[in-house]
Amino acid sequence: MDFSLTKEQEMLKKLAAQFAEEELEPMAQEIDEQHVFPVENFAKMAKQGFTGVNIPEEYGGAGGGQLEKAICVEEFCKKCMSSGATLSIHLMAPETILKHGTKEQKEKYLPQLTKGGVLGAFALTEPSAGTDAAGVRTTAVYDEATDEYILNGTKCFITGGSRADILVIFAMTEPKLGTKGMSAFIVERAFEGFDHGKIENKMGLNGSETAELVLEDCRVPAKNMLGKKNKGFGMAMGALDSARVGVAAQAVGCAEGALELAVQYASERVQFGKPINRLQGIQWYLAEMKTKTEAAKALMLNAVYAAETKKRYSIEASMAKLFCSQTAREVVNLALQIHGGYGYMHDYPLERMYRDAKLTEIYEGTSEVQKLVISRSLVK
Ligand code: COS
Repeated sequence: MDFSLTKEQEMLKKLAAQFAEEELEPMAQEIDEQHVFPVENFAKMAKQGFTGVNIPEEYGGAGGGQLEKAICVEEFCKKCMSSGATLSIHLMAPETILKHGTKEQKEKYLPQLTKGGVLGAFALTEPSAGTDAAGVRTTAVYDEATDEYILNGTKCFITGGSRADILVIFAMTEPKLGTKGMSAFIVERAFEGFDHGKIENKMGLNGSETAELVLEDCRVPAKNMLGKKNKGFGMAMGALDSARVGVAAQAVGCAEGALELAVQYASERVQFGKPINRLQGIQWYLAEMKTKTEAAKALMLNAVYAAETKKRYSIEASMAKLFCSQTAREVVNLALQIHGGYGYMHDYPLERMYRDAKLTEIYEGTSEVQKLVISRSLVK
């Protein structure tokens, strides 16, 4: 497989790296401390075209694909995981609308989500439907009198849920049918009966708000059903495949960022009269970190390639998510170890990255879910 970048992709990588260094990195510590969503950063991302990086130009996007998305997410996460994750998860909304939306839905919603600076969100998870995604209890009942669906239920752990103006929400249209009774809807924040509940106080990724959504007789026009009625579960799983490639790119960026910091620190920190990078123990740590990061990147690019060439790429996406997230945790851990006591201090970025990296093993499907998806292809 040829993973070399085209001239345009190289330029995008440079642009994303520069943006991350100039705009995201200076605020990374502050947004982690204050637990605030980087509104200014998101507006700047939209201005530069990142928020529609993989959406066609006719809908206000930059016309790229999965690789362009991965390039931006990876570069952002080298400097600020919260911002990279915000972009990665925001893109789930326009991607799902692009894939399953009607012409009218695409024309109405995509330009807002791409160049319009409007944040998107994707809401599947519920208190009773985490790993068991089919356990969704939110209902959508058709009201013939108004040609609307009435949604009732609670969603939880929704990234950007407290700020997003356009959300893709999954609800049961035929609750008795399980995976064959779920449908998707495009919901606007302004719709009657929609609100967000509590904003979670998380261990890390604090610059990316995670909220509960409350739907109380939320009225959604029937024309806002996304895709076909009762086909929502497959749509959600397909969107999660793409999101898992996004998490793999987040994890690779985080590992690369941690490795850069460790290499730098080891060359500057003097102990026993010489920089610690002269010590074989440190050299072996660095070698291990580099090897694992490169292996993770290759698996992430393999998933990107599969996403661009295959109709179904669940196995590749799950393998990439599983391995890259594990690698991010291990590499950040070693980078922190190399920093010794300084690594544990809040003033150094490793402590934040350590907390941020952990989430990549949990969200968009835990490592155990990825193992389940992968092993199903082996054990019939
Ligand atoms: N793309 C398209 N369709 C898919 C699909 C995919 N990636 N994965 C499953 N489907 C379809 C299947 O083909 C099947 O369709 P048929 O019934 O027509 O054959 C249907 O969906 C049900 O699939 P499956 O039997 O695999 O469903 P399960 O309930 O067994 O799903 C797991 C199990 C655990 C894999 C699933 O629930 C899951 O991924 N859970 C984790 C959810 C998650 O990641 N949440 C994170 C946050 S989301 S905001």
